[in-house]
Amino acid sequence: MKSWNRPDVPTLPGRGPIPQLFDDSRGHKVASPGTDGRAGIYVCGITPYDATHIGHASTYVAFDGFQRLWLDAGLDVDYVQNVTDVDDPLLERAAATGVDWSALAASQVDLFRADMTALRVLPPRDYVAVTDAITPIADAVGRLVDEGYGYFVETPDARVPGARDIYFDSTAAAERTSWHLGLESRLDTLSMDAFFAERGGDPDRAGKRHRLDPLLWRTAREGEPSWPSIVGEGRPGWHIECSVIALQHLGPHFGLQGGGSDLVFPHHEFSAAHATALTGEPFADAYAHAGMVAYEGEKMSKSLGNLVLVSRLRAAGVDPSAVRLVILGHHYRADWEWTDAELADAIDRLESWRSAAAVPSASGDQVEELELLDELRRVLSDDLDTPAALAAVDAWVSRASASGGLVAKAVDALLGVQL
Ligand code: 5CA
Ligand code: ZN
Repeated sequence: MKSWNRPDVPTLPGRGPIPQLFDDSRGHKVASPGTDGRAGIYVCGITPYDATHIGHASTYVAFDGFQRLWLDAGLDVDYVQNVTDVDDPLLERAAATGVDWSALAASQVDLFRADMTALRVLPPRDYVAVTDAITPIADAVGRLVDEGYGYFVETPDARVPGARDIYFDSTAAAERTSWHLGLESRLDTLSMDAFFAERGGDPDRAGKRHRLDPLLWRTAREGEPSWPSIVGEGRPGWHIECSVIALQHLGPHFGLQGGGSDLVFPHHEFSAAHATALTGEPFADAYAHAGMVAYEGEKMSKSLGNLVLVSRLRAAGVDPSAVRLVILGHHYRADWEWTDAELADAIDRLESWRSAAAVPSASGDQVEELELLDELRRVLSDDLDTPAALAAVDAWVSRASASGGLVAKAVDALLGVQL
């Protein structure tokens, strides 16, 4: 599927270090990408309705930040992202609003592309719709069944009498594969159950071997989209889509799996479980998650409807760089709340940075600019400390001698903010 336009990334003098990032599977910081030196990254994409809210934007800006550090360290980046363009919540929204589900998805993906372009987020090399990956996903489900990791569950409302849904046998995978991410290790059984139910799972479904076994393949129902496949007519479950798209486009093992912290469990845990059951290898080397953005006291979410949309801010004339600065003002792992006051501060900050960067460099000034570049590289490579990076630029701006072609380039290349 078409990705979006790539913003220019200026080349800076020297090289930045390989960044450290907090790996949620190990519970501490690691150098990423690890020893294989290949910067392969998969970030879970949108389910295309109510796009693009600031929570989405914040997550994509975070992983954009890591990619900018990898590029600055001289690495090539292989970036893959999916679009969950067929799934229950999208179908429910389409039905509720009387819109064709695929038209809804297409229009929302267009909006998302325009928002990402405006925010200067680097595009994925491969931007993959689930509806374009049905056959490899179904083939993978078939293999999981053949190898004893998938099983059938009676489905009375199947369109074809006797057809059945397919579930992942997480107990078999835990016993017979090396899968153990431990992403769930900080969760007790009760909260796992609650998260599973809240995030698309069905712990009470009759006929499952374990309450937390996730759906691999949903057999066709009346009135739902479905595709013919080796495992019958139907559509993919949620986690297997990301496992298969990542495996297809990045290979069995790659550097970083990313997304918002609402994907830690069950989504990333089971995407890794499915992939490991398929390949016999660990999936991503590290797993990183962005904090949740709230608005008016609650997590910004489509289901609650408390959304601040990037496109609405743009239509109101807000400079996307100011939106980016609001986001960068928070550490990517922190949960935070969007406020108009922070947007006003970011607009002022952008103005002050632009004025300072517009002053032509006098001789000798490069020393200070190079010092700032070093400082930016130092703080950003420590788990993407963007608040410290903004403070460093503020300090530079406040110095009377500020002047800065190089600073403008560094802020563009490392923070994605155009001055
Ligand atoms: N399609 C799936 C992933 S395969 C999905 O979660 N889609 S989504 O549209 O709900 O979210 C897209 C991305 O934005 C995910 O990485 C999700 O973790 C992140 N996200 C969603 N809401 C927020 C929020 N309030 N704050 C920060 N990130 C969020
Ligand atoms: Zn995903």
